[in-house]
Amino acid sequence: AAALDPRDFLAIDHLLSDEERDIRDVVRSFVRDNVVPNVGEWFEEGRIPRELPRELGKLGVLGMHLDGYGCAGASATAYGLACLELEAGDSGVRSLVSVQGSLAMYAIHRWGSEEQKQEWLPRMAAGEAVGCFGLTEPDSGSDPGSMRTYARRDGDDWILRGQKMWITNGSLADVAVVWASTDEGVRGFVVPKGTKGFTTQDIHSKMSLRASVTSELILDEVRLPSSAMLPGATSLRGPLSCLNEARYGIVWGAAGAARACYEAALDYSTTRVQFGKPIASFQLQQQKLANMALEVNRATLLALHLGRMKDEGRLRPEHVSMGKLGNVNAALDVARTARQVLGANGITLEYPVIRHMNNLESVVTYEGTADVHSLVIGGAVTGIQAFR
Ligand code: TGC
Ligand code: FAD
Repeated sequence: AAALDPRDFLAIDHLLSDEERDIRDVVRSFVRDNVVPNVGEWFEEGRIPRELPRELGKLGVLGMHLDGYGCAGASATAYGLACLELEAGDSGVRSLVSVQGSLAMYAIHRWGSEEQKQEWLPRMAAGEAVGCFGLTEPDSGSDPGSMRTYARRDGDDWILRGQKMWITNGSLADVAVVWASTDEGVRGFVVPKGTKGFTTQDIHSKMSLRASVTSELILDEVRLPSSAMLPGATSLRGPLSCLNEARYGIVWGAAGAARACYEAALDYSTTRVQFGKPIASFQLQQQKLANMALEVNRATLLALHLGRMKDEGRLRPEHVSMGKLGNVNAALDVARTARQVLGANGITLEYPVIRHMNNLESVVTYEGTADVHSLVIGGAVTGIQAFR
């Protein structure tokens, strides 16, 4: 029998097509060459390089699962594999790609007019225009239905007033997709940077997702033409449909962050010597490595299963909730365990582990907290809604 590969214990590689493996390998090389050597510094300095969106555009991962308008039209599984490799580098880099492709571009692609699609999607796919997605507000997080941002009609125009909080790519973005309540339900608006009355303010002092821009969006009587409204979206289903897409990417991404932590612990444990032996030779460390390997493989298999379901058109939002809840919790467990295996070195940015561990505290909160996804699953299995 072939030797067991400690980095692919269940030989999941064999479950992928040649094309899927090729896409995976291209993204993996990009992350190895461009992200891994630098991301500790970006994280420490609390920034993401300005040129990264264009590089990611060249790589072809921005909106890669969308059809037409300069997008690659790749399968859901291929997109998932890309998310896994990106997040094995850093959750902040995967976030940039999720927000661009699955939130901002998806919103325009699914709910936008032909003119909006032609104006924005090709440039966004190329990384020439960056997008953000404004749903959350200071007083409206898990319960987006309580949003206060309001858009009123004024002749043929719309006037937007309100505030969005915790918005990834906010100040970086050339275009914001902003959700607002209106007299005719929740609607989405395409707000270009520089529109009068629209400003951003970055959020500082984050201890998590530091290699990512997070901003507040301020909308002070922003006047927009009627062509700025996304014609297809008329309720919370508009933004929530975008969240399904981004959450799906996180299912895969979390498996990548977990893999990076497990591999760091595996490498460290075989070279770090205490009591005259590599620490990998102690039963307690082996138990940790075995559990981490189990969680990484289980998370990857779950992601792949959901990916195949999505490609077959069978994936439901409740399935995505199970994947997001399970895989992010698993990744957090793996990251915390790996951090201990690394001893004191585990608390520095010389190794990737504490960076992933801290990032995952954002990942477990955004795109629906673990509680929200538990309640979605709980509602599905009992038939009883427990949100309110
Ligand atoms: P509810 O009454 O259940 O539904 C309102 C309308 O929405 C529809 N709907 C969905 N549609 C598509 N996908 C889903 N997953 C959907 N869930 C519900 C529903 O059918 C209904 O449609 P209609 O047409 O009949 O009006 O809504 P609710 O107010 O009870 O809330 C349900 C809840 C709590 C599950 C939902 O609001 C929720 O998911 N809350 C969490 C909010 C959240 O995840 N925010 C994320 C913001 S974006 C972000 O975090 C980006 S992070 C950066 C990165 O990704 O890297
Ligand atoms: P709250 O909703 O106030 O929740 C606080 C606590 O109460 C949580 O533990 C929650 O699980 C719990 N809780 C709430 N309701 C219930 C309930 N019914 N039952 C039981 N427990 C409950 N948003 C965007 O729109 N766009 C972005 O690009 C974006 N990027 C982000 C980037 C980062 C780094 C972070 C941290 C957040 C980002 N968010 C973004 C916001 C994110 O989606 C919200 O933080 C998230 O939805 C939770 O909302 P909240 O922080 O207001 O917490």
